[in-house]
Amino acid sequence: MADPLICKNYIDGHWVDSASGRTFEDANPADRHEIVGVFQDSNTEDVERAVRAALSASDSWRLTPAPRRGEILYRAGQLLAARKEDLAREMTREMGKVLAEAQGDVQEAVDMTFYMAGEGRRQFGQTTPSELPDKFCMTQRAPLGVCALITPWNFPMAIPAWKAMPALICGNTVVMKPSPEAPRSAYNLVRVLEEAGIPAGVVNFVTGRGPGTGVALVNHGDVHAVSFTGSTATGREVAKSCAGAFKRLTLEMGGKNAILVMEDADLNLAVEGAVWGGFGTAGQRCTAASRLVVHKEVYGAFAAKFVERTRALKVGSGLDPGVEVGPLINERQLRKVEQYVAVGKDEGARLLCGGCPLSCGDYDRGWFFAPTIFGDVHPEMRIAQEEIFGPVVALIPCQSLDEAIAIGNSVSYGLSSAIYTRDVNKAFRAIRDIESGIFYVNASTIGAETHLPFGGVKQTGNGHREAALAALDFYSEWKSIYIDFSGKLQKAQMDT
Ligand code: UN1
Repeated sequence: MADPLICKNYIDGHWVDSASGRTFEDANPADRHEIVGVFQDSNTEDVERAVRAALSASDSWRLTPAPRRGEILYRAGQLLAARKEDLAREMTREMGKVLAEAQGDVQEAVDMTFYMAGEGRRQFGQTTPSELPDKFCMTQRAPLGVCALITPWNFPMAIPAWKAMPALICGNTVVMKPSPEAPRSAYNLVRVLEEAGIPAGVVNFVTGRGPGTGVALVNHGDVHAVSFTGSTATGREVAKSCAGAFKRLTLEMGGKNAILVMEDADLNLAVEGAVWGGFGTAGQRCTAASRLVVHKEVYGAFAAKFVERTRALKVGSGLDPGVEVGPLINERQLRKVEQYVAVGKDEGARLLCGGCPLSCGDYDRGWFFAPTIFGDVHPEMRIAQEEIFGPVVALIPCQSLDEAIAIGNSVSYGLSSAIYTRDVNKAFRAIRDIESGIFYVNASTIGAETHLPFGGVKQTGNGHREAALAALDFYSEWKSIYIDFSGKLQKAQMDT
């Protein structure tokens, strides 16, 4: 694949400049002087063109047999898999996560693409007896129309794939609008789909720096469904915009995920899980383990091991071998994390390690922050309640499983949680009583697989799930079909 620096919008099968001719730059967060791509700064006119293209392609795509749609996705999956290394390198350069994690992100896109390609031959409905003689009943899935896919920067290829692949296999056309912080990976995904033979207008791609592009897209009268992943504050605005037109909407928003570490846990395993969950992707995951609720009997030992392991983490450019934690996405995020550290100190939490940006030598070029642990955190402190989206973990002592669960549930979010214990009874009670959409036993809060539903309760989501078969339910409507072959008028509920 060639490697153009200027990345255009993709509308109706053509790579085009923004209507205004304006562009913006996507910089490497590990080296802010390096420009990874120049992208189109779109406005309402670009959105209008993209939605119009998606609408006109709707009928022919809807009428393309789903197994044929699946073949295109299958080819796209093969191309992604073959180019995984290059795609991952570009991802690390554009958003900072370490190369192994970027490879995982591309792999997640591959998995979702193959999975949904297979669903082209498996869009099963139900057949069921009628209450009347000589009458046949069945259901089938129908597409929604044009779907707007608004995606974040932290999983810049996986999440666009989570949304696009189920939408496409169900027969919808899409307009993708990636975060301006990391549009390159979504752009690469669209190029692969083009090469795989996706027809013109079925997939459209517009980038924009300000919120205007997304707002125009969400508000557009010909957009039938919106899928949004991002902050709870923006999600609330998206929900308001969709409410008036009763648009179908899926929201994946914030998290404040907890790992419960019980007194009988394998502490070394729990420490590994805490490090991976807390500092993987520099804590910039919706599923990050930002709270560790630790039983008082093992609190001291756990904290000591966790701090020791965290202090040894190598922070740097995600392309450098041996680096375990990359930079934050931008200066704004760095300042936000810095502010939360100040808040934690003011609230009386004990800073056990980290707590400041890293700025000497090579660190000067990027947005690096030392992996940070606060001890003796009270569950009601802001650092234990609010999503920080950075490498900051709060250690919260607890007295019992019941208290651990209560603390786990004491936040307004509910995406992922985990428990480390060797006691099956404790594990099952936590599985039952924790309020979250995803739960792990003896594993960290991150690492969701594509064939299980992904999403959260409370202010994390709005009741939908991504991935798995649940995604097909979002991107299609059920149609119930009754076929009367009695040759006479039969009235349900009245002819018995
Ligand atoms: C996200 O953080 O927005 O389970 C998605 C995980 C990944 C997906 C995270 N598979 O952490």
